[in-house]
Amino acid sequence: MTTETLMNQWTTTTTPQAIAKWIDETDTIALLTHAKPDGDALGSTLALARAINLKKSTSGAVSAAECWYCGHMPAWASKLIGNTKIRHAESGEMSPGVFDPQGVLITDTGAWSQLEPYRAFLEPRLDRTVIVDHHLQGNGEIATKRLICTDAAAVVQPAADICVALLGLGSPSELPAEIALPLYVGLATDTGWFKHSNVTPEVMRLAGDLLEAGVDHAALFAMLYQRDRASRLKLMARALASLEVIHEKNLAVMMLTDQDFKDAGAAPGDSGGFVDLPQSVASIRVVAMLTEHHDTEGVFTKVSMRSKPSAWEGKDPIDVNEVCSTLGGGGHARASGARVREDLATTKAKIIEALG
Ligand SMILES: [Mn+2]
Repeated sequence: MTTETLMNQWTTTTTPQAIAKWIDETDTIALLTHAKPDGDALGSTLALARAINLKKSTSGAVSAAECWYCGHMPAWASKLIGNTKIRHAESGEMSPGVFDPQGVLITDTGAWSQLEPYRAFLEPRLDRTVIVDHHLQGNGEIATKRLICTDAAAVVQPAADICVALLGLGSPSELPAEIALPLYVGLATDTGWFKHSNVTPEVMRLAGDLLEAGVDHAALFAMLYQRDRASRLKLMARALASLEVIHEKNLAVMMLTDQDFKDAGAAPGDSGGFVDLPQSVASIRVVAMLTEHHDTEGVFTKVSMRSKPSAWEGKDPIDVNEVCSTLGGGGHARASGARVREDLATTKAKIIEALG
């Protein structure tokens, strides 16, 4: 294997300290993340942008970092973003416009499939791109500087290390509250509000540090989880009505058609989190949530899968990253997804077969 091939593998090649040094040496940075950013994607980019701008403001620079987002944003995103400089494109390609950054920092993904809107912008700039991620798969050729923490529950964990190193602090508990808050959002959302099996002592220690830094846990919970519209609840009713329990009651499948979204008056992102609901059933080990979508090439299905650790029944947990890989997707062993160029029924059949 050549050195270049090795460099392109999905491995860590740098450290939080080295990335902090790179930030110091780079005047302007665009922070990119996957399309349709979630709490971890928004939290990691906003925290880093704020830390970078804070650090650079001490040396006179005004706005050195900005975040770029593409696609549907969570309802609470604008609250979290506040005054931080962002650009947002509903869909399609993102171009640098007047701001051509010296460096690009990508968090919470490192896969071309998730960075498609930025491809034309990124391809000539790969030599100045850095990736910080926690997913099991990615395209190493996007950046030679990579911090890949697959043990981290959320990418805000390595992002917190970078913020601490950049600002020369002793611990995340010393971070300014406006940086601690988005980090906490990433940590709380990627762990299902500290419920999932990815919660580790490190997660809770960081959560404790961020609370010490001034995060208001209860206010944040209300902001994230208690501001749904009734249409989401109506959509949830349809998802639950579609529930099928198969494979000796081990697999739960739910499906939402285009029409379901229309009838409920719901928006495309409104099905977020539904995949977690059937996990409350004792016998369920795997959940698949399927949603129907259309684009210029026709119909496709988005699959979201969760695997429940059920070792107490003497059965090993199922690796849904493996299942989604067979569908052209991937993610984590306990939480994964795919985009399949098939209709709902065909996709469902493929999942049932893959789990057979
Ligand atoms: Mn994440």
